[in-house]
Amino acid sequence: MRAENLVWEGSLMNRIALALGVALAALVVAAPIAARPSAATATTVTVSMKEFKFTLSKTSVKHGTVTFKLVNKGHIAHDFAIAGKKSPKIKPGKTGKLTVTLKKGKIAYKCTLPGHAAAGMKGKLTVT
Ligand SMILES: [Cu+2]
Repeated sequence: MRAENLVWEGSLMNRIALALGVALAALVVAAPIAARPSAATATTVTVSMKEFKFTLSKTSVKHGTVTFKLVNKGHIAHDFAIAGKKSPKIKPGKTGKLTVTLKKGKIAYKCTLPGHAAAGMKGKLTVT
């Protein structure tokens, strides 16, 4: 084998090694992106309403988007207010929905109908 051939073969091997290296590097870079979980999962809390008490299906939720599914099991209308947002009035036997974005903390909620919060329709939700 002539020296020229050795040089040429050597450079070809280098190029293959380089190409493999680039491909591997691309995989290493791409892997964490693929492994990253998709957007935060939405949380749903069922809120049972009656005179004069709220019962929440969860007392603690993760921060982010939280949907409150409102179920009025009482005999008069109620609403649900949290983090500056308020649901429409929910009539007895009816359901409603309120979606809010919550930050970490102890977040107060209440019914805004006159006298209802004072009578017991209020509480705090732990947001982690
Ligand atoms: Cu109420």
